[in-house]
Amino acid sequence: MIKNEFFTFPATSPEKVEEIRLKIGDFLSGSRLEHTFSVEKEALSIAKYVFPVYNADESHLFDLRAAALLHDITKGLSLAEQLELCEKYGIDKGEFPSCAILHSKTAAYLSRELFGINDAVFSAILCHTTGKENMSVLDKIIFVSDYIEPTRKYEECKKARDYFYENVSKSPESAKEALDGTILMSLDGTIRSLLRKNQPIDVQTIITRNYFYKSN
Ligand code: DGI
Ligand code: FE
Ligand code: FE
Repeated sequence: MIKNEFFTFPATSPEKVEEIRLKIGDFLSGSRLEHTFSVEKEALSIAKYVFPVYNADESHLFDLRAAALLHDITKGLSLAEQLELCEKYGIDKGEFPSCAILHSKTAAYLSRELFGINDAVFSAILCHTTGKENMSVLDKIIFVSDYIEPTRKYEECKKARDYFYENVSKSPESAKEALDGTILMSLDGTIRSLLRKNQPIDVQTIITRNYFYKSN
């Protein structure tokens, strides 16, 4: 059993999650909304393996649900709107401002203002695109769910999904290694794809990639 270090805060209530579920359709639609519900389902599926190993109370499944439902809440906004929210919340817009990078940060702040999410949910939303060093279990589950949920059709996402479930089923102790290995695969896949498209890479993506490369 790994020490229960991330679950010392009060969990999101089931009522709050239902409130979020009712309102999220005002912000997202079509395939983006489908992706959101798929991330929620995937996060619960991952938690089935991971929560027992971390001795995590099941009430924290509602934190996962909240983070999954809200993680892309600002994904439909334009870059100008993202930048307005950065200004409003004092978010550093970074070296290469883009919706791809900024939506995770604006989503965390907007979700906190609209729904009063706890710090663990805030963190999982905030780092869901680039990851970070020392991610909590909740951060990791959301990060991995976002990449491997089955509406993503890329071959690299499918490979990461197979890798996670093959490894996590081996033994309960392998949950941490399976999560960390999948995060590394996901970051490698994202970096490769950004290079193919000649896109800038956020410095945090590189920092996180090297951190998981070393810890693997
Ligand atoms: O919002 P989603 O599409 O569900 O997933 P996400 O939040 O992981 O965002 C993925 C998008 O963000 C994808 O188009 C790749 C892009 N992205 C991820 N890391 C970086 C990045 N884009 C840039 N420019 N730099 C990065 O480091
Ligand atoms: Fe996202
Ligand atoms: Fe997403």
